[in-house]
Amino acid sequence: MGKQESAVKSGNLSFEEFKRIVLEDFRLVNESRQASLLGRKEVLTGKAKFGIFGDGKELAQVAMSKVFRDGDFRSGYYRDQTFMFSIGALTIQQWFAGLYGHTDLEHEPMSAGRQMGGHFATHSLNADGSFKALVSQKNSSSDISPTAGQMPRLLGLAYASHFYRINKDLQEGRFTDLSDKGNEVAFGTIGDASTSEGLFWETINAGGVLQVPMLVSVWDDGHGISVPKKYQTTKESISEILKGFQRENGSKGYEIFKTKGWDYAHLCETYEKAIRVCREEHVPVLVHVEEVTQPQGHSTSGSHERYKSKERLQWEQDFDCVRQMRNWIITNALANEEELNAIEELAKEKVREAKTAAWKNYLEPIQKELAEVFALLQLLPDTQQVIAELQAIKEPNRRDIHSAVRQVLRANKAVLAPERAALAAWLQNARSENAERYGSHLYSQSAQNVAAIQAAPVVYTDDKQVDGREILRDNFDALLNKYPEVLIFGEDSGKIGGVNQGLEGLQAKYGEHRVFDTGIREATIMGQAIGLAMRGLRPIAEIQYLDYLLYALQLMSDDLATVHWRSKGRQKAPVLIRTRGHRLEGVWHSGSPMGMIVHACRGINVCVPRNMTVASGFYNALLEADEPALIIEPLNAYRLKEKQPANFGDYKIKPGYPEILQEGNDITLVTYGSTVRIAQEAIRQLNTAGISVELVDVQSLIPFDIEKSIVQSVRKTNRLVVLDEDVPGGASAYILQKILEEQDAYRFLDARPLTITSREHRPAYGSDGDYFSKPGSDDVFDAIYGLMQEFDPQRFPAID
Ligand SMILES: Cc1ncc(C[n+]2csc(CCOP(=O)(O)OP(=O)(O)O)c2C)c(N)n1
Repeated sequence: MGKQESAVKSGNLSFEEFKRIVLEDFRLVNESRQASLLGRKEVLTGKAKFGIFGDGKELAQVAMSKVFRDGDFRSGYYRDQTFMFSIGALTIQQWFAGLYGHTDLEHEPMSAGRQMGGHFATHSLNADGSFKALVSQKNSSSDISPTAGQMPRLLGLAYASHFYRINKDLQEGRFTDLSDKGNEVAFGTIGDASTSEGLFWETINAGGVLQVPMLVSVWDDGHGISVPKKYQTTKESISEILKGFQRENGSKGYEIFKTKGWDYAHLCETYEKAIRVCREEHVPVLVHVEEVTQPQGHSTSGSHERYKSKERLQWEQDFDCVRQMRNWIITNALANEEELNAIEELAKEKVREAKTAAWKNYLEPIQKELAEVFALLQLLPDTQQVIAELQAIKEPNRRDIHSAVRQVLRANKAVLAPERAALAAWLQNARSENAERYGSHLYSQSAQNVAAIQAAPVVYTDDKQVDGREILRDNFDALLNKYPEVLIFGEDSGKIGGVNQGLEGLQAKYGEHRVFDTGIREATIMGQAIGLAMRGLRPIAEIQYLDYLLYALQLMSDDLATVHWRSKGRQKAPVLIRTRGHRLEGVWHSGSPMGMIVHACRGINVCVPRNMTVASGFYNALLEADEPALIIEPLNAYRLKEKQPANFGDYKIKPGYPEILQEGNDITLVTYGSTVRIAQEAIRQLNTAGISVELVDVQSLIPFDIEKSIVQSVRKTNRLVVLDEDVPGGASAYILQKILEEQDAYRFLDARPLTITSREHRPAYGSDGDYFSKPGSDDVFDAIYGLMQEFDPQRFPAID
């Protein structure tokens, strides 16, 4: 039986229907190819800045799209334009709009011009931030550029299906819009060279352990930019070396398929087989698509003639998938040359038209602004040259227009005419439009954003004191009870209830699917959480110690912190990350790299509670919001006594509001987390030395003091000290920038602002190691006393 017949049989299609589908696919791959060819020209002629295209990968993607259903998710990379066209999530005109960087979401739905072209996404959210019915649409999580960075999120997207399938509470009501009992598959795509990344291997291993419906396709074109497989992959074959993951005799594992990027019929058959086991049995699948080409080389940044041999280049031409499909159609008598020529011509024409329309739409608003500016400039003296220069630019950017306007405003700074004021007003308005155009949606703008949380006080009915970890435990208990979509996981979080017992007994109470252990794999714990949250669940992902957050920090920074912004508010991942830190023992259990975190994670709320009541108040508040957050529980507070609240799960502390823990007149001491207790100890001694300190606990670093309250304290004390366990210039510099610059506190200072921090080296082991590495109460005392001594040496004589 020939391939054509077998394909007809397997799909139970009539010959005519089969032919129609094949020719439709041929049309699509031709259109996609033409887009790549024309796209490259658009870059080379300067209309677009950078291009990275899907040529050579068209056939495999068409085949994959055939088994992709409503509700399914993609987590892929920049080669997948054909797939996106095929599932109807992107038009060619929109694709060109992405290439140009059109900032209108209507025209460029992938990222509103925030990402370079070739980074794909669908809209999971309505404009108000609420979820769309994900089960009724084909979904793509928003791409990122770091190679293999899409993999950890893929695990979470697939794990969500598992969670929806086993959790009966989530198979009714509002959840039915998010999943159909977990029947959705998460499709991953990755280039062969990117499988060299650790994130790939961590994800593959976790997917096998968890047995989730994850279908990973590797587009194997033999190179990662210029570097061939022999430097990338052991045995030069990803499917070969993954053989140990193959499931056999009922053991858990993967189904692994191999196919070729130019073989249309075999590709289609392979994906049909692959999807069956993946969707029905929830078995992860890897499809290794070999013999893929890259006709135009890696990107517009260089040419592949530099690193591919003549033979390879010739082979790539011969085995070009579009050409091979053409031959196959002719060989199987599905169409003749003429019919195919006509399809090819039509594809060229359609793509040209799409390109022209996209460019026109891209230019239109800019030209409108240009016309406004010309009109305003002409009213001012001596603007002929600026006008001429602007006119000489063939297709000016907004940057050119703004630069010209600013130049004229500078030159006319002394002119008081209304014409100048009109130009200045134009600039001001355009600036705020551009701030929105490029900067909106870093945080949620919905009715559920963090700023909209209503705080609710802790209620105490008696004076009972309990360990901090019991407060967390009882609070998590209340949250698991309140929200069926909450799940908590991490290393040792399940059976033993966490290394500090904050989840004690909760797995037994709520089941292994709600509170569970993971492997030691921080990056994919993060990815698992991101994917789950993108599918409407509320993961609390536990990173065992703050020091190990670094393994996950890349994903927090590149994926989690940017997803809402990079989709202009059309995707979200309100993950809560639970960790503990600042101070325990030795280098890797005592770090407090807060500067690194706040700088890498703008887009994520960073809460630094001083005790477990405040920590719980943050969890309670943040679960009502739709933003991601990191909550760092202070390591040395699990066994300290706190008053037992009576309203677990309900009291809410709103991030962004510092608390004055002690009033004072001489110094404003700003700190957070574990150092609060150190500050309190020092303050007791400072009081006996006659120094009155106002202690401010910032409570959260992001957001930071929303109402700019700290300056009021500095206005009173005229002195500012920041105490922080990070390195010098770490989070303390961040805090100073906020208070001195954003709150203008410099105006009220009578002394230089002071930071008390750790040493530059990492915290050494033992009590003495800690004493000589980190700021303690003696250091705080001395630093503050020193400041007062400078001011009044008579009253505060030198101590040593
Ligand atoms: C973490 C990271 N390192 C390097 C790069 C630069 N880079 C972009 S694409 C690429 C090659 C990827 O090759 P492959 O995975 O085979 O995909 P292909 O482009 O061939 O489809 C490299 C090195 C990057 N984007 N991210």
